[in-house]
Amino acid sequence: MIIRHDKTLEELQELYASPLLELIAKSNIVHNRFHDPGEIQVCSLISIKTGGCPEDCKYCAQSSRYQTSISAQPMMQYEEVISEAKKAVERGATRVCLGAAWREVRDSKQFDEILRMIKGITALGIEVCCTLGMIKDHQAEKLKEAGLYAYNHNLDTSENFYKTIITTRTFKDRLNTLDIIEKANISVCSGGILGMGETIHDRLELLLTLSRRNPHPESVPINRLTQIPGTPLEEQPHISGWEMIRAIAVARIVLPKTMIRLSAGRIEMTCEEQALCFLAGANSIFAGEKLLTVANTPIDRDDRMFRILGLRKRPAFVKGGKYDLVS
Ligand code: SAM
Ligand code: DTB
Ligand code: SF4
Repeated sequence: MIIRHDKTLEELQELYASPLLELIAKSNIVHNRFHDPGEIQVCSLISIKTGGCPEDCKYCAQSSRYQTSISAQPMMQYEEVISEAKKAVERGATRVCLGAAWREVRDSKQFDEILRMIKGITALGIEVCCTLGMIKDHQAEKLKEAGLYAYNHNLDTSENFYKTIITTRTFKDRLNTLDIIEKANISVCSGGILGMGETIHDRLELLLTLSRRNPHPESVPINRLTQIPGTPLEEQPHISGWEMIRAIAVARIVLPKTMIRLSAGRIEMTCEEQALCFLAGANSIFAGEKLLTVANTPIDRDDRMFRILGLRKRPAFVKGGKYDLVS
């Protein structure tokens, strides 16, 4: 099975349109070939700088442009962040992602403090990821030196639909930041949100863009929109679990080695729906009481799901799935 970077929209459309069980069967073959189907990586989010963001992302609780329940908070203290990370490790997380409601990183005491947090959490023996907005080359190098494993920067949707969701930066800015991360040899985490009013075509365009990157992103989070009161997307109707499953299956087929993360919106999914997502190729979740600002699936419910499905938690630093021989 060869890893391709030249898929076409037509190929993705054909996959997406196939009968659901055929699609899952196909993606499950790819999944079993490249990953251990019984293993799920547990990640945990820590919102180290919450709220007050100058950007206008229409889905986000943390944009200062909208009246949401989230107000600007000071940055979390080092000790508190380390203690949260330790708690996550105890619960089986092997990746911790530090999030900041910033448009971009600035060279500052706060950035230096984040570098220290990265060193402190890496010393716990787990993967550290950051999501801090746009960065420059020298900042990416500093993050790498501090031991950063991955950087999350989502493309969110298709280039065309992006303009209707965010006006304060462009899709090209996003791609540019992904190039900067890659150049610094930091693993790329980039995915999107489903259910913002985009068409299937937009979803497939997003997956196509990700699949045409060479190398493929190491990690692709698939979020279902959490409707945040006060944001322009507060009334956006929920998309069904079936749509999540289909998108995950297509993502698995076009991104065979990538970690596909079933991210925001899991709290509203049944154990059965999540099981189909795992069968279709998702192999990671965010666990813990909260995502960045919204409630996440309760920990005891996740423990029960792991027991029912017989899932194991994936160790840290397993690269490229079980067959790393294919380019
Ligand atoms: N400020 C940084 C940035 O925009 O890259 C990092 C934090 S931002 C909150 C991280 C990602 O969370 C976004 O790119 C988006 O994909 C996801 N996200 C934010 N709000 C969401 C929501 N209401 N529902 C689903 N996903 C959401
Ligand atoms: C990602 O794609 N999803 C996570 C993580 N990367 C940073 C964040 C989800 C945020 C959900 C909304 C909130 O908590 O405010
Ligand atoms: Fe700011 Fe990130 Fe939220 Fe956009 S998604 S408003 S950049 S925190």
